[in-house]
Amino acid sequence: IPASAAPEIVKTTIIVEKGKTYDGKGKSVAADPNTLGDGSQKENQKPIFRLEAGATLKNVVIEAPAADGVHCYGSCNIENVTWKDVGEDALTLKSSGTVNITGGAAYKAYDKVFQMNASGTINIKNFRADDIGKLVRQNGGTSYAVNMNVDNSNISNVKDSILRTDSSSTKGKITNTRYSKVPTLFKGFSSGKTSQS
Ligand code: DGU
Ligand code: CA
Ligand code: CA
Ligand code: CA
Repeated sequence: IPASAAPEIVKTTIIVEKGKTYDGKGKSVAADPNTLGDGSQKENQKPIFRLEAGATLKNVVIEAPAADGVHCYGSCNIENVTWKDVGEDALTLKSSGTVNITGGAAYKAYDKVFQMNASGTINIKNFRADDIGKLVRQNGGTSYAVNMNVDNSNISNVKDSILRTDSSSTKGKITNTRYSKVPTLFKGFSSGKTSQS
């Protein structure tokens, strides 16, 4: 394993246009705390990456400070992206779509990792998460439907729950996943809306 280089400091949000792919080829990035945000729990920080509908982000390591992480405006694909120290949160769905997270990891999320601020689906596969509050949170008090799916992942040291919603129409499914120190898998779901195997 090569010694990791100092992260590239991102001063203005990197935009990945509709349908395009940003391949970091393993590089590390971090936010400029003066322009994007310091990665604390303060709201309204800016993202390091903004993905437009159908965009892909892959092979990137996001280091501290991570500000507001990644914003997806519609469907997005996230492949082999590691958040070494999640900022305010790691990724937010800002308008309806499907978020596919494949591989990668998230560490040190004081509260949320994936924040769903619009209806849609999140598919998390082959993911590692450790020292987090929640893995997926549908924006508090909202009633739109979100499908949350976690497969073949490894999740440890969770303060609150893996999947959390306040919506009676949201569904959660967890398959083939290992846990250690996880108090609750599903929080706030209506009966019959969750499954685990
Ligand atoms: O309702 O919308 O925490 O996207 C309050 C706000 C809050 C969001 C969310 C986020 O829920 O800012 O980070
Ligand atoms: Ca927040
Ligand atoms: Ca953190
Ligand atoms: Ca946020």
